[in-house]
Amino acid sequence: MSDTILAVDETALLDRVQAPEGQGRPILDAATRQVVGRAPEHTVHDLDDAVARARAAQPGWDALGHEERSALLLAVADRIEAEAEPLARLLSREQGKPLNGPNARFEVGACSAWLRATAATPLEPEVVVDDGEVHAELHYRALGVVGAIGPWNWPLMISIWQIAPALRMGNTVVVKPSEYTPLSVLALLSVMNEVLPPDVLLGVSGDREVGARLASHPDVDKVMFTGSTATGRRIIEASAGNLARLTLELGGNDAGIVLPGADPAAIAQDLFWGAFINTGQTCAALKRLYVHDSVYDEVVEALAGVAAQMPMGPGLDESNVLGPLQNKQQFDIVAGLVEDARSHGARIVTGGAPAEELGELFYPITLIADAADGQAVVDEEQFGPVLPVIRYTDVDEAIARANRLDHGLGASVWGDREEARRVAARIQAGTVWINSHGGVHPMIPFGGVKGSGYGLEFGVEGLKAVSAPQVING
Ligand code: TXE
Repeated sequence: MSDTILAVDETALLDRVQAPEGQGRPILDAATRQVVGRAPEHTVHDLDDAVARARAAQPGWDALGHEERSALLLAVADRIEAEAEPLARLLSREQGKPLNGPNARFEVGACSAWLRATAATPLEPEVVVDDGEVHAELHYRALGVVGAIGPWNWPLMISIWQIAPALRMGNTVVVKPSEYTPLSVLALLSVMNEVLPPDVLLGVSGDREVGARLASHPDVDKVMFTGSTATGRRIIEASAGNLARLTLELGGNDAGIVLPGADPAAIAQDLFWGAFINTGQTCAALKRLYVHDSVYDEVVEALAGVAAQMPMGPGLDESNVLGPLQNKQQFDIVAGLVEDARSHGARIVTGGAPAEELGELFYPITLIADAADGQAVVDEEQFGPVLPVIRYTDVDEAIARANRLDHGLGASVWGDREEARRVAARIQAGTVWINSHGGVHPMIPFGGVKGSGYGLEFGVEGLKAVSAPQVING
């Protein structure tokens, strides 16, 4: 009974945003491969129109002031909460992630939580010099129009990460969702726009060309991007033309180091979710695990034990906590990396071949033991349910291995806390977690180094990143 009601609600939400019958691009359910809905195919002209509208609306939005904007963001959070179940179901079907576990319901909940935290975070002017002769203050003003370009792995949450601070600081926002997951993002924007004034938040559902236009648009002041390093480079090139400020979150190949003395049974569950949250399709997931020889076999065994208990299948089935790969491109990358590892003598502990019985895009949790640096499955971002586990004997050597790639989003160290903190200080990554991996918090700055991009999101630093600093001197 309740299922029927929820299905109706989700359809109503979908109908608000999808293209009319006979138009648009079909979006397939990642698990069943049935059509979820029709993505509107907006053009570069539509994008130009959206930017013009956002530009026109920006002074009015800015003039509302922090208090009123924050109140509106809180009201938006409440609206999202009221629509949480249909949003989660649409997200689950389009993206593939299950309703349960740290997945679709969790993601929608995070959207409201992030909005509330952002609304509650003050960014006060700073007095930088006050010596009797000079009084100088640093204020933070709105930039103007922010372009938000998103990926398909956490489409709602990452959109909110981009939108919430930008709106809070008085900017208006044009969102270009990934072409793989436009419907859930457009549905989220539609819910938010029940509360927000017109043209403060606009969505344009288009392809890479539309994304490229948003990044290079002369009337866009800031681009927030989460996606691949290759696209990040193109956005940097585009910014030479419009001088847009950039925040670039370009994925990672996060290393974990398990120190001698770590307790395999105690850390196995957190290691598992660190690596396999969202079926591994997470920017700051654990993607290569270096384990000290003294605990290596026990860690591999404990991880395999946890993996065996985690049900995978279609997201709308309440029992599942792992889903399919979101798209065929990513499925092929994952399958190819496992085959390559196998051909190089790595030991497949669990998984290792497509789970065809579950559906076209399902790939089981795959632990690869005796993997080695230099193998593609270690050196390249898998972005899927695969974890290579590498043996080491010397901690200095493990640190050097963790640092040898051009990524630097996250990392983790497992074992004695004090020892782990000393190791963490030597790792080249924007965040190093101790005895956990990948947890984010709306008040803790998040961002990468090296090929993982630049710029910080979340908290006060995140607000500064969508602001124009202005000095008032005198
Ligand atoms: O990313 P793209 P894709 C990694 C993951 C994956 C790979 C490719 O390894 O295999 O990236 O994924 C828009 N100017 N991550 O193809 O191409 C595009 O339309 C402006 C890591 O999804 O970077 C989409 O909205 N925008 C990542 C967005 O950029 C452009 C999460 C991302 O697309 C553009 C997802 C251009 N020239 C994948 N070209 C993470 N950091 O978490 C495309 N776009």
